[in-house]
Amino acid sequence: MYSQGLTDAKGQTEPADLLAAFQAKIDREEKIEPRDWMPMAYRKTLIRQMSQHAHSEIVGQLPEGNWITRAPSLKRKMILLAKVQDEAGHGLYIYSATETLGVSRDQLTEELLTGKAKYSSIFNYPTPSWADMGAIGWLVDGAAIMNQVPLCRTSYGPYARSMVRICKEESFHQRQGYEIMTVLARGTAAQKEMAQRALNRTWWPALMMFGPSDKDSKHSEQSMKWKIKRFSNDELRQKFIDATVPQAEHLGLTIPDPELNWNEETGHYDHGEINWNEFIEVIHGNGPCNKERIQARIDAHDEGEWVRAAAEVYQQRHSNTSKSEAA
Ligand code: FAQ
Repeated sequence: MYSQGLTDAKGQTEPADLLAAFQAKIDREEKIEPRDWMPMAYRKTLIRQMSQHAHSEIVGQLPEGNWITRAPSLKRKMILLAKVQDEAGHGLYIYSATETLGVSRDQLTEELLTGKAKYSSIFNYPTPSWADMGAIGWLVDGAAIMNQVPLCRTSYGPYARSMVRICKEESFHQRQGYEIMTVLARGTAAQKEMAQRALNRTWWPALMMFGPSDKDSKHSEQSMKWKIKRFSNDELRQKFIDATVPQAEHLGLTIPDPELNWNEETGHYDHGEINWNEFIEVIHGNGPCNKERIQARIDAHDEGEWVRAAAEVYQQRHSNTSKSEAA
């Protein structure tokens, strides 16, 4: 029996039997692949989340890139350079995975540069000291791993597969950040103070990376049904807090939340309220560095124009040569 299902963005109805078969496939934990039928809304959700994710990796290079020339030693410089290059690679994998959904990289870039697309709020904060490199690796990559390990099992095959290598690299990033914090926390009083200040700056924005609280998250319910997301925003945030508090204690640093308290009954840390007004301001373009970050991306895009043009000419010549050789 052929019954009516959901209506897609073009006003066309998606057949209920296809929708049911699609959901059944997800429930059986089978991956959805690019050529498989999928509801328009599933495709749209993935393009939104994956492109935001890719943009975050790319914009996320900027706060750390700021310190490459000022790293305190050659070794630190090499490590930071490698990390920032890894982030560029992550962006590329995820852009490529997004392209399998039928959207071009140019279109996604255009949306970022014109402010239509979002990227993670965390990258709109300044990094005034070397200790921020430690705090970013430890907390930002730490939060990213907490969110991305479950994405290795996300229902869309290309996204899940891209996450496997990304998570391995993020795990190295997290350790290098924690190591920077360890050296500073065990150093002079001034170095420890620098580490504490960086923790103070990064803690709350890192918690905001997980997105709005569950009651305000508009996409979570459907994304969890489709197994794009495996845990809710609040669940992942809580896991992150529970894992990170003992790490801060080990460093002898204080998490800037006077309400943070171990709760014997729940087996989790209770924590203070996140400043959601600040989060909303930042994701709507009004954070401390939003304008600077987008301008840096626009400048990089403009400066890279000749590379794209040269690559296109090379490709054309190459395909002409291949055609004449085949003839
Ligand atoms: N920032 O309904 P929900 C990294 C938006 S990678 C900005 O809960 P959803 C590596 C959300 O898009 C970091 N916007 O949304 C690295 C939606 O807006 P829309 C990036 C945010 O998608 C480390 C609205 O709020 N990671 O750090 C944020 O179900 C160091 C409603 O929210 C990923 O992208 C935010 N924090 O859940 C790189 C992971 N949170 O589109 C360099 C993949 C929410 O309706 C250096 N993404 N919004 O206009 C996800 O897991 C999800 O998309 C969430 C949000 C959990 C971020």
